[in-house]
Amino acid sequence: MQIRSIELIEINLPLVHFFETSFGRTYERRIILVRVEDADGAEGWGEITCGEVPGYSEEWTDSAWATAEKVLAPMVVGKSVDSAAGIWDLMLRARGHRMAKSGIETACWDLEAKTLGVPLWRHLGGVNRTIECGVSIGIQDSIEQLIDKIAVEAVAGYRRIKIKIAPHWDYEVIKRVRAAFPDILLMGDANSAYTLADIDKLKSLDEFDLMMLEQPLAFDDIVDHAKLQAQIKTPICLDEPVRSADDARKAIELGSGKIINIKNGRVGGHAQSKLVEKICRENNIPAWCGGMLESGIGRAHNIAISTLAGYTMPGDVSASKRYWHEDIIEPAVEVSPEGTITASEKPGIGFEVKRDRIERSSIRKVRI
Ligand code: OSB
Ligand code: MG
Repeated sequence: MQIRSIELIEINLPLVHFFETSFGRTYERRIILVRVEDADGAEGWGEITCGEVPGYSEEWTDSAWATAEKVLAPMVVGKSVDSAAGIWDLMLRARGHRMAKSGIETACWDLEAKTLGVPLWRHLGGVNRTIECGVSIGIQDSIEQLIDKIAVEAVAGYRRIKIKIAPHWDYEVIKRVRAAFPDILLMGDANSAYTLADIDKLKSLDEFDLMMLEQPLAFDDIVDHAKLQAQIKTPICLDEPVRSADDARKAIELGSGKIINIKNGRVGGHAQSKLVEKICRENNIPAWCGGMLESGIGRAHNIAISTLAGYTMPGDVSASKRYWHEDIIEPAVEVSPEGTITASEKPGIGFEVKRDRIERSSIRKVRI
């Protein structure tokens, strides 16, 4: 495979509903799309999934744009590799910036699968064509609003509900939610809003039979999480600090958590996700696919990777209409009444990219 050019396109897309986490509220996404082209003019699409501010990780739209344009794309354009799995190695001399790398790398996987005429999910080694879906619901203005939103998603069929939590939005909120929905699979995601000083509060959440507690402690920590896990019953799920297969191995060895959320962007693309998935599978650690409020392109990549055997729990992979009035792919991602998505048998990501929709929302472009 030889990449002849890489195009970066920033699009701005307003969310249907704001999304609030412990690090802030987002109304509009600034998304960087990546379009790669080979010498024959075949194309592949990827998405850089960083946020608008360095709140989830240090990467954000402007840092990812500069890094992709000035550093990463020049490492890839014009180079020959045996397969998309080798794209990661071309970018090895650049440390970090895994979301920027992932945008480029996943686009190359789409291109390769299209060239071979196979669906991306099969090309990645997927085995479960139908995946289980959950939703992630942000912090709301009131508990009533949150309960209304959960009711909508539960009726839609989603297999598990994740709510964002923070010190001002935890015990009382979960208590009310549990009372309203005694039987749903429920979990909380703190996005690093606590420290070990909050141990009593975190212990008190054990009474709600949460499926898991995602990333309670620091974004870069796996040591304190091990101390916390030893003292609470609720399984801890790690998100932010697991950036590689080695991180996953170390966290498992330390007992920092019992479940791992795998995000293509956070780990650096499909090849890295596959390595993390393998570590999880070999150690009987359940894994699931996380989300970053992706447009249809990132969402399609999430569907594809979720079909791998190690992704054993419902992911944050949900319908386009929860995020966008009009998605940038066709058809939009839909979830069945059973709370599942069935991956397409079409080549590559399996969705048409709506160029006109992208043009209408594009802010800047560059071709390397
Ligand atoms: O921690 O999983 C997270 C969104 C942005 C940044 C971090 C996270 C999230 C989500 C949303 O939880 C998942 C989604 O619906 O895409
Ligand atoms: Mg998370």
